Amino acid sequence: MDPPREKWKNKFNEWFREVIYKAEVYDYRYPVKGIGVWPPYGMKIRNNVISILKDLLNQTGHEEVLFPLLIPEEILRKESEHIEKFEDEVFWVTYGGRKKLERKLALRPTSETAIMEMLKLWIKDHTDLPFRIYQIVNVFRYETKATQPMIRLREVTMFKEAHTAHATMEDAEKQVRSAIEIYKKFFDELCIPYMISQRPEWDKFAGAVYTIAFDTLMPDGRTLQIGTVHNLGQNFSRAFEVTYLKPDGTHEFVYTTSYGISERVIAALIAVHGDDHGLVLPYNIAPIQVVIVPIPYKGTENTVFELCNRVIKVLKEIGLRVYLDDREDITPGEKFYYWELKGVPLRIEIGPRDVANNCVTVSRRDTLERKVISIAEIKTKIPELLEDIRRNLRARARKWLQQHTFFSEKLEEAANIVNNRKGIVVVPWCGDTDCGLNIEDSLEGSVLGIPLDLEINVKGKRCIMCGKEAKTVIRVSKTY
Ligand code: A5A
Ligand code: ZN
Repeated sequence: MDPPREKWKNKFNEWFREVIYKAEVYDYRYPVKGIGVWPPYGMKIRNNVISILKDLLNQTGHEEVLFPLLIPEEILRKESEHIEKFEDEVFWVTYGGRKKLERKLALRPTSETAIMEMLKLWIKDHTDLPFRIYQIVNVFRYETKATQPMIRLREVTMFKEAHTAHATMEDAEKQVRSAIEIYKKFFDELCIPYMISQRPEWDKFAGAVYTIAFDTLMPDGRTLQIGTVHNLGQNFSRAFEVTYLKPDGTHEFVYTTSYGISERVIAALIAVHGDDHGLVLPYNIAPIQVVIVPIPYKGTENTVFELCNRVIKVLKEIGLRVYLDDREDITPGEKFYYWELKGVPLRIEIGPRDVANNCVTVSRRDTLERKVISIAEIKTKIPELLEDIRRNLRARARKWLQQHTFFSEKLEEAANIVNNRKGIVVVPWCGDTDCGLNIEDSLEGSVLGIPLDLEINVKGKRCIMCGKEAKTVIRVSKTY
């Protein structure tokens, strides 16, 4: 069963802002544009997401580090393409107290430059490679496109950036593929469907040889970039003179990669799964996995609470995060709304009839279906239900993405899909940059790039723009 989606189809922004505020995930009332606050409930969600990400990185040879927030101007300027693009987005620290600084300091917009400066000191010979580190920090970007809570921030607070160095381009390529696998697992854990595309030349990361991006589809028909993997080749190592000693005694510049994720993934998680009642969280992300709402009538309080405690004990024993909502000043109905808003995957209601029948009433957040299960079954049925909700969320979201992906060889038809925000259109392309830019103009959307996760035979197909032989296909959509 699909949740009601009509409301947010046309009013997604309103829906999103209201939900993150009311569910206390993110408070965007802080008086600086593009900067918000994580209250306790949001922080718990965020920590669960971070812990999944960290586990995946730690298991694949990455080590956590912490680099400074400040980057001296001359270091940020060392790689010319990098600063060329970031120039307009950097926040500068120019004063120390009342004194103007002789050397301007940048608030990091990302850390390639700071890290390369240290890699030069750390990497000596081939045994130091491959080298893989990551950090989860805040970065600052003076974004000029419309800022959005969690989606386009000026202070990004959950910026996970991984940086690697390798002896050969081949190894760097291998790392790119490995990073893609890590991100696939990460998004699967979050039940977020994704498309993987190689960004066109004109939209790659500043200083990269090429960029692979993960995009998801938001309920309003626009796509959101939720992660990127960059092969930086020797662009940064040359600028920073990071070399290693080869076994044959000669020196060579290292090859580097970087890949990043931010709290945008939490925005995507909320947007993709949420409904008119609020958040819908997979259990591995939910701060509370099962909430218990007692429904005692006069005189039955003791037996009802006794059963509640028995159920809690069983669920805690199998490692679940359980919460008993025993507030007396609000009605059970109000509690239902409250926990639905917060996205708790399962609600267990316990009243006198449940006590009499030795069972409980369980309500699942994804479909809002209720069913009765016996006390004896709790231990096995609750984990099964939680897992089933996750499966359903993933399948439902994937289906939604598929249903909103189209193939078109006709300019007018493709433009209609993008313009009416029906989703993503895949079109044949000759590979020429001017043509690509014309496609963006005609479709009034952005080229996401060449799909890496779609097999489409372009034999005999013609470029949607110029009619020449198509070399490949590209995805186009409205974007955030
Ligand atoms: N150093 C590399 C990894 C880098 O900075 N890549 S990036 O610019 O593409 O950013 C990585 C990811 O961070 C993006 O894919 C996007 O999901 C997220 N991100 C970038 N700018 C953001 C912003 N202003 N607000 C929220 N998330 C942002
Ligand atoms: Zn063309």
